[in-house]
Amino acid sequence: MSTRGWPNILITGTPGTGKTTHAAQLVEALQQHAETSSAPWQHLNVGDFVKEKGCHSGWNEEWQSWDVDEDKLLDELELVQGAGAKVLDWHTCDLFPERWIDLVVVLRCDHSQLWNRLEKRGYKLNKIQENNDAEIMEVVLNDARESYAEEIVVVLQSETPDQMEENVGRIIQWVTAWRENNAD
Ligand code: DAT
Repeated sequence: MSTRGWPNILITGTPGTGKTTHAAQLVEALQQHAETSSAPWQHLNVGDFVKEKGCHSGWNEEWQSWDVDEDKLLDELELVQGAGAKVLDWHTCDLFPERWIDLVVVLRCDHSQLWNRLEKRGYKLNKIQENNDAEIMEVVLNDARESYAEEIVVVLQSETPDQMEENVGRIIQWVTAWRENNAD
């Protein structure tokens, strides 16, 4: 039994695999689905949260990203995760304590498609290359498997809109089953 009335879901994967798009669609679908609509679902884009709460030590010009202050980020997230019904969206997954997370979704994408997505996003070549290599080496997937119990890690392909819709449907099914098993 969980102490939360609703689960926290982490959507992770290499940048460009579709985390933010999935999280937004999932939250919208959860808000509309009869069995899940009573919960205050919230999409928590951890990158935006880092910026909003100042959980960083400055902008890293080379990598075009914030240098995250992990202790501060954990302190700020601790304040919001307890209520449940959060869909967290971030490209790393080994930072969060296991007790916060009920389901880890690792999105995967063919690396040449990923390269195109990151190029379109205007990433610099070193950042495209690094992320592409990470996807090929399954870095995020390996981190997820090392950080969480096997039974809560789900790997989903994210290359087409149909797959995205199917993924959202699967996660909703999982949430309703979780609720049946954990509700008071
Ligand atoms: P992330 O949050 O992982 O960085 P995103 O959600 O911003 O990724 O998606 C990156 C781009 O890829 C965006 O233009 C949407 C597109 N995309 C992601 N998943 C997709 C899918 N399953 N089918 C089609 N396009 C997808």
